[in-house]
This record gives sequence, structure tokens and C-alpha cells, in this order.
Amino acid sequence: MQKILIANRGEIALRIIRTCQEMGIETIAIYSDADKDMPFVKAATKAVYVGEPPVNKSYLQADKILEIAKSEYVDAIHPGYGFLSENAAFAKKAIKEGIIFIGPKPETIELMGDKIVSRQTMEKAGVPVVPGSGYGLKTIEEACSLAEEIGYPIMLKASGGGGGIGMVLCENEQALVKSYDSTKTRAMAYFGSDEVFIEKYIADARHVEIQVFGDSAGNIVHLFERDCSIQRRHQKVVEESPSPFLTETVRKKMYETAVKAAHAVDYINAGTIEFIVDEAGNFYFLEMNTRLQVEHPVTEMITGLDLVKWQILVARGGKLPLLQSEINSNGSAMEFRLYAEDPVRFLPSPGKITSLKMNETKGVRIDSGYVEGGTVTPFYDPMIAKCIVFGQTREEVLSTAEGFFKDVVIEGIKTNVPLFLSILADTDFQKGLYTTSFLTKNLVK
Ligand code: MV4
Repeated sequence: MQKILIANRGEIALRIIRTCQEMGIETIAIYSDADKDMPFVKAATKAVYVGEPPVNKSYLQADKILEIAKSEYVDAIHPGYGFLSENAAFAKKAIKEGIIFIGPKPETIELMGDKIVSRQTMEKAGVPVVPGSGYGLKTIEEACSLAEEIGYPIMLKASGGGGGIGMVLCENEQALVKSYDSTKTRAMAYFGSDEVFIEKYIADARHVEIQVFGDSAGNIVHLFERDCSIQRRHQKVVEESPSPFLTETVRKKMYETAVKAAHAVDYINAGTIEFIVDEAGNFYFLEMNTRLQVEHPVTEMITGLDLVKWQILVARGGKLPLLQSEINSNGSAMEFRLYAEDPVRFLPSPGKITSLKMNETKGVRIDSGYVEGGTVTPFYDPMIAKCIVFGQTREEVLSTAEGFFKDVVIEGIKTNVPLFLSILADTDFQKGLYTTSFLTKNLVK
């Protein structure tokens, strides 16, 4: 593998370029008009114009991107996260052109994209799933009688959804009747399928995911967990590993279950098994993300591994570099997603970053997509950087993070740094006592 096209932008494009440089691999970046001055464009071996700023005219232009890949004679495409990273048709087309797609098999992407089929597959493999219908509902009567059986509150979920999109919480039958048709209509419009199913709603839970990795020889390992319970409107804000909540018994069971889940689909490359964990420590499969995730640096900091390097090694047909017994978790790591946003109203705050001062001191890693003087445009996700803090203990991480964010100076745009400081000052958070309702209950009025 001598040349890789990066079908992405911002911090993740830079992150992939860094590993490629270390491995002596050339990189082709693609960029829209809005991104022509971005650091990732300058960092790549070569950058090729892809289109106008809107995503449908640039980073989602599958055929255009494949044309560029062919004309640049790349060996592989790294899709990053978002955009085309979980688009099975794109992966298929790349492979048909003789280009390696750095990710799992297209069939796996497809299977996991269907939340009913993925649920059924996991259930068959002996992976616990949330009590629910597990098949597409035919009528509102069927939905109501099932919900009655399971017990309210329930969640009505679209089969084509995921990541919190296309799901509605229903506290009672009245709410279910009210949401049923509109959820189906919306599912049809967004995902091209109006199939919906029901699950019991697991309240006050933790959202814990397990990083897994597979190679084409059938080896699969886990790389421990990430607790992603600190979210707002399904937007993750802080992720950490180890999870401060899991007991050693539950933790071990989750690792084993995640590896079993990955084996059930002969998983290749980097993937994440998302679980919801209730107060008693029961955990249930929610979905599998078939890509490198935004929060992968948390895992890199506790394992000392380079997950992008592993992705490339495996995509080349190589074996996983380490056995499970050779992979260790050390210390504690926390990632803060720094957004150009109004911290009070949680709305994007695009604009020119006139000042960007962050000290990458001991215990801090910054994966940034921007430099001072850069502009956050309204066309893409407003995340400007990920601040990953690590140390020997969680206490050390909390103290390093507080010191770090107190010194951050960003001008020209609003950011969510004030939110990080209030999270860090919260005594429940300090004790590791938080669930998916933490932000709305404790901090956001
Ligand atoms: C759930 C759930 C509780 N019960 N499903 C959100 C993201 C997507 N992967 C699935 N998600 C959830 N599914 C059942 N049956 C809780 C979540 C969830 C969540 C829900 C409301 C508010 C914040 C949340 C954060 C993480 C997960």
C-alpha cells in the first residue's frame, strides 16, 4: 500500500495523514471550496478539489471521489467517520475498482446498518439484546399489544436509524399511538424504509461501548471499553476509559460478549459494539458501529496503540499485530469534544477563529482540525478539536483537564469549554456517578 485517499476532512483527515506519514504512505486529500485553506489540505502529499461546500456536492459524492481515487492510482481509501464511512454501496464500488476500502466488508456494514437484522443476528449469537419486538411491526395494534407485554416506557426505533436518529421514547400507549405514524413517515423519508420496531426503554443507564478489531484470518480482539454516557441530544461530549461504573465482573463479561458479537459476523478491521448498561449491571447490545470512531484516541491513550496503523495493516491483509494477552490497559483517559458552539443554547457558532491557544502539556493530546486564523463554516460538523487527557489515575486526569481548560483561549467563535469546566466541577461527575441523563439533570437547564 503506497497511496491512500482520505475521503474526509478536518481533524480525522489530519489524524490519518499522521499515521500514513509514519508508515511511509502517500496521502491524497480531497477538499471542498470551503476547506481549501484547512490544515489537512496542506498536510497531505497531494490535495484534489472535490466540489462545492455542501456535503452532497463534496464529501458525499461517492462516484466523484472514486473517480479521483482511480485517476490518482491510490491503493486504498480511508473513509474516516461520518460521510461515506458506513456506506456499503461506496465500499462495494471501491472494491470493484480494485481499491481497498479501509474498513469491514460491505456486507457487514449493510447488516449492521439494519437495526432489526443486527439485533436478530446478535440474539442468535447469544448476545443479550433489550427485550423487544425484534422484527418489523405491521400495525399499530401489534405495536400496542407488544408494548403492553414488554411494559412501558418503550422506545420505538426505525430499522434504518442509529446513533439516536429515528427513535422515540413512549411513556404510555397514548404516546405510542401518537408517535407511530409520524415515526414511520420520518423513517421512510430519512432511511428509505418505514420499518420500525419496539424495545423496552432502559432508563438511567450507561452507554458503554467496546472497541473490537478483527483481521482477515479470523482473529478478533477487544481493546477495552469507553464510557460515552455524557451526551446531549445524542451528541457525545465526554468519553472515558476505563468506565468508572463497571465492576470487574461486568467488565470482563462485556469484553467476552463483544468479541463473541464480532465473531458472529466474521468482523474485519476496527469496530465498536455499543451496549446500554442498567443500574444493576445488566447490559444489552444496541448497535455496532462499523468504522473508526471519533473517540478512538481514548483507547489509543490507555493501550498505547495506533488504531489507524492497525486499520491499515489489517486492510493490507496482515494479521493483528498483537494477541489479546499482549494488549494491556494502562491508566485513565478522557476525551472532550471541543465544538464551535454556543454553550448555553447548544447551537453551532461558525466564524473565524481569531485566537486559538491550547497548551499540549504533559498528559494532554490535541487532535485538532484547525489553526489560528482558520474559519469554521456552517457546512460541516462544528467540532474543531478533540482534547484527550490521560494519566495514571482518573483523579490525575480530572486535575490535568481542569488546569488545561482553564488556560485555553479561543476567540472569534463561541465554544463549549465552559461546559467542560462545569462538568469537571460537578461532584457527581468527579465521583464517576453519571448516566445518560447527567447533562440534562445536572448542568443544562
Ligand atoms: C436505547 C436506550 C434505552 N433503551 N434503547 C441512543 C443512541 C443509539 N445508539 C441508541 N440509544 C439509546 N437506545 C433502549 N431500548 C438509550 C439510548 C441512549 C440514550 C437515550 C436517551 C438519551 C441519551 C442517550 C444516550 C445514550 C444512549
